[in-house]
Amino acid sequence: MDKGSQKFYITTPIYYVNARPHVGHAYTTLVCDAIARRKRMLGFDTYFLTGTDEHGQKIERSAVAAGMTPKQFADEVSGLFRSLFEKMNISNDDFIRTTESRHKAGAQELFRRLQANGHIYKGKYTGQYCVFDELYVDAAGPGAPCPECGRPTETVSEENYYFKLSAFADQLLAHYQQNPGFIRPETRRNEVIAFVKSGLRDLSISRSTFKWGIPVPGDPKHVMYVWLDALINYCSAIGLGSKDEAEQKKFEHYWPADVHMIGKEIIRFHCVYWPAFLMAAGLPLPRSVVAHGWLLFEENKMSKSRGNIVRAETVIDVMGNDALRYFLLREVVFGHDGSFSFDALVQRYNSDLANDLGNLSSRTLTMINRYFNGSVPYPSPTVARKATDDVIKEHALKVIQEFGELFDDFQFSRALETAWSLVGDVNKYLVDEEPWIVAEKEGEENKARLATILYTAAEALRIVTALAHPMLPESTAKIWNQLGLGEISKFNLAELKWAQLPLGGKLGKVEPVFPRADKTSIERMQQMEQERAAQAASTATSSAATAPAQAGQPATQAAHGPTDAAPPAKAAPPVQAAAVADGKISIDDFMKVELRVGMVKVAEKVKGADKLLRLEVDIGTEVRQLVAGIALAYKPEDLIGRKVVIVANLQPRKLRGLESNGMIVAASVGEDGKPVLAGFLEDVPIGAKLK
Ligand code: ME8
Repeated sequence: MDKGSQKFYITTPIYYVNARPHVGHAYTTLVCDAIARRKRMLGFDTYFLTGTDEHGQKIERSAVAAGMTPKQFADEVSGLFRSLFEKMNISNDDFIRTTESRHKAGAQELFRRLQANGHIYKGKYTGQYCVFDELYVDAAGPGAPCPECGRPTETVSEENYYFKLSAFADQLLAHYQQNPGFIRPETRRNEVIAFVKSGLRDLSISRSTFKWGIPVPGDPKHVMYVWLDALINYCSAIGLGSKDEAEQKKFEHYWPADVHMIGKEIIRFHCVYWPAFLMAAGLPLPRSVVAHGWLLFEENKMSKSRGNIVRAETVIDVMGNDALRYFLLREVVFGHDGSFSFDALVQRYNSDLANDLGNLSSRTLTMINRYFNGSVPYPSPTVARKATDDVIKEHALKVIQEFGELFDDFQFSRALETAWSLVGDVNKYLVDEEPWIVAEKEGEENKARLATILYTAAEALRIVTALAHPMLPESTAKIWNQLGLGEISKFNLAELKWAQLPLGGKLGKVEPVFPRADKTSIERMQQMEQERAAQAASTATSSAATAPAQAGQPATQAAHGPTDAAPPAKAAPPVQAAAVADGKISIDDFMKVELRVGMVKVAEKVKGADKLLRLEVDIGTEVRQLVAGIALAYKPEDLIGRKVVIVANLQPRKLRGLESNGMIVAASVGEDGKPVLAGFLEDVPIGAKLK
């Protein structure tokens, strides 16, 4: 198959401009960057899109609070995202802003198609709205907290345009069924299926009480619902709604997207609303929506509103781009939540990059310089060969195969692990074969042996370098140059095999690629973050003082300017450090435990475990799988539909091979500790937070 003719279109979410970018945004973007770079190296005609989401009530209010017009505000923060991505050397082909005219054209075009196909009607919505999540919260009563984020919702009563979402449930379920790869990973797919099966309501897709949005075609009193507006970016960026023929062709060529990469909190928008809009508009659906987990910092989701963010710039300035990329791709098991910490970052960098790859590269290339005058040595096919040479070759061939399969299955951590197993083996091979001792011996045979050892090591180094390039673009480009091989991104990865290193080729200038990091690197990063947070806190205080009060908006939100309204990074100490001598914990520590109301959707016995039940519990934002030791006290069928309390932010753990994502709260009664589930006398909405 001619891969050159095959297109590949990948997108990140477009990021809200109410907050400065942090490592969480950098994560999604660099994962997509690595995928896009690999696809290009494999010869795919690749298009990689990122951008900013600039409309809606949340942005309008943040702008007012910062004393700016929404457009000025959006320009400033969108610019911060753009410059971060430049600094990160992100290889995006396009950056879309929803305030651009090309986006307005695409959004209005899609709205018109929905209307023309009879999927839109006008109706009155009276209910709760969460401005923070830009989400209609139908289930909640007046003043109720948002099930997604726990913030107070606002009552809105407006005449709106409605989208007939309810009519698409069967088509959506059929699509999930027929396209098992549409939602990845599998656990997320199950959540979406459960959500759709629980019933879909029609969706309000316009707002008339504020102006910061794209006017509804033919009825400019209304602006389009910000999520409808935002999702369309994936089409408008590549030409939907354009009058220009080349742009229209571009849309025909690249749509549908191959991968929409997102964080797990916006699955519903991408896997339910977006495909339904596309079906209704008569457009093909994206091939896959891939959801990753969250980056946690000090055990919580890194987010501006929690004030526990780390800026990517800090890490890049002190450790370099590739250190950040390697850490996030290697340390986070893709799809799961992962913890970010400066200590772990430095440790990983030193062990895998400075030690393993750095040593392999510098000792191999330095010896080729010293013993072969900087020319790649000729290994003899017959003289002085050993079985160990072939072991390295076979291992390298296996790594080429496995790395590709794992990477293309989004298992980045395992892909790197595989490649680094080769690095480890070659380092060991060098220690065992002792080329520095062989070099001191006289005779042709020893010379041939030395050539074979160094050629084998250099060839394995070349293979790891080529494979790792999409993940570590800067440092691998340097190693590639040192190997005398020119422009690495032009290398055809599809052709990668053993023995491609040109014999006699001249090495480039050999220099260390990964200088060791130490404690001072950690201290510098911590200090930079503290300074940033202190500055942000003072800006936030002053902007809160000058910002006009917003109806129904908590003061903390009014303070959100384009700077991070974040307390100093050190302000939230780890749980253990905060525990006081008499065993009491502070209210802050208690607030770290996220207790939520959930509804049991599925309950079944776990095979071979008398006490365990496997539950699927809807907690408003998602359906969680839990494994609970309550099988002796409750029959599965009695639990379905029951509201329970769960600890929602526990680290996942495995029980009998099943991942348990949270804990169900129960009293432990009597001598045998019989569990009695916590519940409520009044009705409570799913997802409500306990505090
Ligand atoms: O949701 N860990 O924008 P947003 C991992 N505008 N990823 C994180 C993260 C964290 N702690 N924090 C943020 C929006 N992200 C909408 C999207 S798309 C049509 C509209 C990443 O600024 C992750 O990809 O809140 C998440 O989904 C995205 O940023 C949310 O960015």
